[in-house]
Amino acid sequence: MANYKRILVTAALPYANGPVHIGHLAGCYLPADIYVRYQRAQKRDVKFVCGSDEHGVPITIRAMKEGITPQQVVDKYHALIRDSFAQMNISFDIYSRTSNQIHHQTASDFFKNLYDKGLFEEKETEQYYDETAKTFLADRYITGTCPVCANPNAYGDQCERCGSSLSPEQLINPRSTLSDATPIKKKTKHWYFPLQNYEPWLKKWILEDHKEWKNNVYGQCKSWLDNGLQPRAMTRDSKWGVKVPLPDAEGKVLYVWFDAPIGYISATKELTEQWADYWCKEDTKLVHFIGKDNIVFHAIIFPAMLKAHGDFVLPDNVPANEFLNIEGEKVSTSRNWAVWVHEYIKDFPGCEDVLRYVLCANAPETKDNDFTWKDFQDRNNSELVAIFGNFVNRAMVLMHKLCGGKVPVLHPSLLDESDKTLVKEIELTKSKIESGLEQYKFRDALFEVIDLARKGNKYLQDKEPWKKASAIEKLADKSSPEAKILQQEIDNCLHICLQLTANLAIFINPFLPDTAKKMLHLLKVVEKMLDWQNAGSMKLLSAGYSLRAPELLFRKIEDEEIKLQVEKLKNNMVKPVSNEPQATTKEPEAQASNLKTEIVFDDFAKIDLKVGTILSAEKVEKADKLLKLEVDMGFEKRTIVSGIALHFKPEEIVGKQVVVVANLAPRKMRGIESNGMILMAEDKEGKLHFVNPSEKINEGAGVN
Ligand code: B3M
Ligand code: ZN
Repeated sequence: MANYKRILVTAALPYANGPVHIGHLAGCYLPADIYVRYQRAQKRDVKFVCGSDEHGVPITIRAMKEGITPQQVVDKYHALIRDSFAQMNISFDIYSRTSNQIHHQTASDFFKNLYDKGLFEEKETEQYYDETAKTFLADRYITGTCPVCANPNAYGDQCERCGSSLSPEQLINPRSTLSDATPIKKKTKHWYFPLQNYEPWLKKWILEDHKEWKNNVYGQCKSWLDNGLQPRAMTRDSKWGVKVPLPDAEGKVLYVWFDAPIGYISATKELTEQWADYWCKEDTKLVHFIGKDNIVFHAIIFPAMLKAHGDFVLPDNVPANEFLNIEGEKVSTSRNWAVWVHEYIKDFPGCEDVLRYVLCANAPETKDNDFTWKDFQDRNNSELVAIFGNFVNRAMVLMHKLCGGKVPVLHPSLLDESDKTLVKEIELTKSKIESGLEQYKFRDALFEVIDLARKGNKYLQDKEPWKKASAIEKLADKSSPEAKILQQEIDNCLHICLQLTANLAIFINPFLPDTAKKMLHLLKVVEKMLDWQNAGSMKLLSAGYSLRAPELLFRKIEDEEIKLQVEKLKNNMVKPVSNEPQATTKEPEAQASNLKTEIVFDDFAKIDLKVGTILSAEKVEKADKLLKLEVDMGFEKRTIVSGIALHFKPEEIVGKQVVVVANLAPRKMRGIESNGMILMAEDKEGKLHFVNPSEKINEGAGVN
């Protein structure tokens, strides 16, 4: 640390195409915030920058799905994300956005710099093109079967099942995400960054000079470097993004992974006129906090770009976390299997620190981890409430009861071994937290804080100052030397407990800033006390100083609240139930194994099932789950409204045969009368499949 004059911390720029969930927080924003708060408390020169990533395919696809412009998409989600972070006390010095003019200029200049040095390879190649949508298909615009793991829905840039990084050419049976059409090949020109030229340098810089990087990061880098790097196109055919600053580049923009990391530079520029100190001076420590899916971009590609540019510092570290699963399942934004931060804030007002605590204590630092609501409750009730909050509360209550509401005087001559041991523990904890935080081991560091509070509880329990107080009560002469000594022992015990409380406020501050503030209030001290240099001191509170009445730091979280959250998660999951717009409440596994109650044949015979063919399909306005279908039933044509819009695009199901519950009473949905229901099978992943005859048959055929 000593070699650095300033620290620049970045956290991955979230795509402004949806709200942030707790996996995002645990992945990089919370650890980055803890790190920065600690560095600020150390009085180091630190800046914390972030912002919304507003370019790239995820944004344009979202815009298309919602039928709005990309700008409308990013405006909506930028505001939502920014506010969620602010409410969770993620203390960015700036939260910017890549649609800002300053960013377009900075990214454009960066590209031009490399271009002018002749560092790009200009190549005309044949790329997949969707003739219906009239666009080239790169990245997520194209899906197909993964050549590595056979996942049928791998993207043109990555397979989300096995994590392989892919190019569209590698996909088996490629399809357009936009129209599901099989793409054709068409010529287009792009600018490639020859990553392979940086391979020898990267090998030394990462594999030899940065052996201290986290295992997951180092390991991923090593495997990329061992496999050999390839030239990578840094431009795309698109209208949305930073325009390629060249005369012959109409309709081309910078690849989002070229412009997004430059967003860190643009945000710093926007933040301070001294931005160049943070980006260009060798004595800056640059740290990129990210999630594991961003490793190659931050540890290999962006550093190679920075190196090629030449004016900028390189990251000192790229701490990446793994993924946080929810209740044993991978987070899926499309299935709505996620805990959204803005919803948590609404459901648990004033409990932002509890979420910060749980996400840090259970952070996926070395492997994927699981968030469960039960664990959330347990950690709150048995750690925050029963250990940390309990210690602080007992110290305050006993001080009011046994020491007249004032910080008692310390009597050094009466200090015994257990007093001295606890005082030593405070100092030891300080250095353990420091080394944890400096090494990005946030869980360990937080554990030390709680462990110190646990030791405080044990100390109080062993000392039993209340027993000494009743012993005094029993003495005939309350001013006898014996009574005096007993009172002095009580004073020592509580003096130490209160100094420990003040230290706990300093220690907890980077992790749980609201809690630290509440403690300052109880102790009637100013924020300055939280400076890290004060940690370990036993002189934080002066004797005779009167403190406020105790207030609880944390409240218990009840079973009922947890039950509600678990239900909410399951109910809100996008569940494909053919005609029903609302999802059922059962889990997929439960649906597979739990049969409904037995029925007799006559019950079954009442249902009239018939084969039909879908003639047309269209989206129902303002109902993102519904499709309006025209179905040929042989004997008539029917309108059926079906809750399958999140699973199939209208154009991909036209012509498909379906089994229809033909005698279901008509029902109005969004003003449209639905006459019947189509049957769908739902697999374990919650994906829908058509239930239909194995080959085409006449419409109106009965299904018995
Ligand atoms: N927006 C990807 C992501 O959210 C991307 C990060 C950019 S960091 C420069 O995973
Ligand atoms: Zn795969």
